[in-house]
Amino acid sequence: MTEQTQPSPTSRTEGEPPRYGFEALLLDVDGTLADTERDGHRCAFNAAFAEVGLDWNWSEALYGELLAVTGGKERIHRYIEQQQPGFQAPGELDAFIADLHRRKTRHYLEILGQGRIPLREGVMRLLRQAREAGIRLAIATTTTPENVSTLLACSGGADLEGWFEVIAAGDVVPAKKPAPDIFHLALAELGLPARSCVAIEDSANGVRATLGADLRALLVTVNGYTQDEDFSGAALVTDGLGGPGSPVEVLQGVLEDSDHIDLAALDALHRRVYAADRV
Ligand code: XBP
Ligand code: MG
Repeated sequence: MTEQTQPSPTSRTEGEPPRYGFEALLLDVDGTLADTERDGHRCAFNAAFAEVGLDWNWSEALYGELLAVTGGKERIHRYIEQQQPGFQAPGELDAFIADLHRRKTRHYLEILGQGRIPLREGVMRLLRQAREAGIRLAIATTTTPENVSTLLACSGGADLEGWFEVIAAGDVVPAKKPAPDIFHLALAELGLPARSCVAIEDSANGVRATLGADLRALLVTVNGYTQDEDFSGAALVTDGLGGPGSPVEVLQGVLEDSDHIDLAALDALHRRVYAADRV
């Protein structure tokens, strides 16, 4: 199940009116918190294949196609179906894939441990801002909980995991993104309705999952693998979070009052999305 960690301390005093119109920020992990896919997960899959003597090699281009399938085990399964139809697993296929995925995860944790996958620009800044403003933090991801914990610790610092009240990750739901299940779980753990939250994703699968959970206040920060995907329905699409002196490129929607993503920009996005509901 999800890990309940320490509730984020808030700087708001009792009775003080909320500064922002939303209460929680739900974040995706892979591609959003960090560019983990090309130099992280992809390399870990290839290392696991080599470890068991398979001559499979997922190039950067092929991996970009395979990312259409979320979940590492599901991705291996789809690859075998599509590219290795004659492959005969030694024993039961699902057990073989599960073993291969466990090996892949070990390699991925090693890559993270070498500090090779930094958080994306602006992520720590936004998380700090949210924490100081009393905005609750949650993660909703397809990857495994240990991958999340290790990424946060190795790339963000030992206490970063504790900033997240909810970490909804991996096989804890029946269906992975683009199904909305993991976001429904995170919202349930937060005890909040979707309209009280803002979500940040990086991919079309993530957009379908968030919108499926009615998380309409949705920012997409694209990356090399997702930049050409369809983000219909996302309130705002940018090339990242940017920062002071590092303006973002707006690819879809409107960025008000700022040239980068901060809490005020997310608040304006949230207000715009729900303005129509207020009339
Ligand atoms: C991205 C995914 C994951 C990773 C691989 O997750 O689809 O499957 O690619 O991680 P998200 P695993 O964008 O939702 O964070 O091998 O652990 O699945
Ligand atoms: Mg993602």
